[in-house]
Amino acid sequence: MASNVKERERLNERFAFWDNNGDGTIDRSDFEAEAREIMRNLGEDDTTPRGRAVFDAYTQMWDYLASKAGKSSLNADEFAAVAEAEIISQGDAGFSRVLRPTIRAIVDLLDNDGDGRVSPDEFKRWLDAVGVSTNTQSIFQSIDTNGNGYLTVDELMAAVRDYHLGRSDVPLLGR
Ligand SMILES: [Ca+2]
Ligand SMILES: [Ca+2]
Repeated sequence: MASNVKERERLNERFAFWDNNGDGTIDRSDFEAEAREIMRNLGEDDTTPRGRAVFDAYTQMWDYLASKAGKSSLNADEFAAVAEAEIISQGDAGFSRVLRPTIRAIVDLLDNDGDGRVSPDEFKRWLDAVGVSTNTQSIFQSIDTNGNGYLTVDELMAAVRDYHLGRSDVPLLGR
C-alpha cells in the first residue's frame, strides 16, 4: 500500500534526523541532544521547569521505545519496527501514548500567556525552532481544525500523527 511506503519514508527521515552523528544507530543521547537543540532554539534551557519537562518527555519517549525493543540502541530497521508496532499500527492510542507527553511539554514551553493553547505568535517560535520558515500562516490554519485561531494539544497531536502517516507534509518535530 502506498501509505505504508510513505509511513516508512517518514520513519526513515525521523531516524536520520535523530542519528546526529550519522553512525547508523540512535540511542538515548540522540534524544537528549534533540531536546536540548529545541530548547536552545526556543531560548530555553533544561534547568527551568518547563525546559526540564521537554527534556524528560523526549527521553521518556526514547526509554519507552527502547524498552519495547529490548535494546539500548536501534538501527533504522529496528527503529522502524518498534515505531510501527508501538505507534503507527495502534493508531491514535499509540500516537497519544508515545507522543502526547512531548507535545504537551512543548505546548507548555510555548504558551507564554498561560492560556493552555498556542497562538499564531507562539506557534511561530516552534516553527522557527524546527526550521520551518515558509507558509507559516497556512500551516497554522491547516492544524487549527476547529478554526478558532488557537492550537490545542489535540490539534497538534493530530498534526504530528498525520505527518507520520503521510497525510500531511508539515514536519512539526523537525526533519
Ligand atoms: Ca497561549
Ligand atoms: Ca483550534
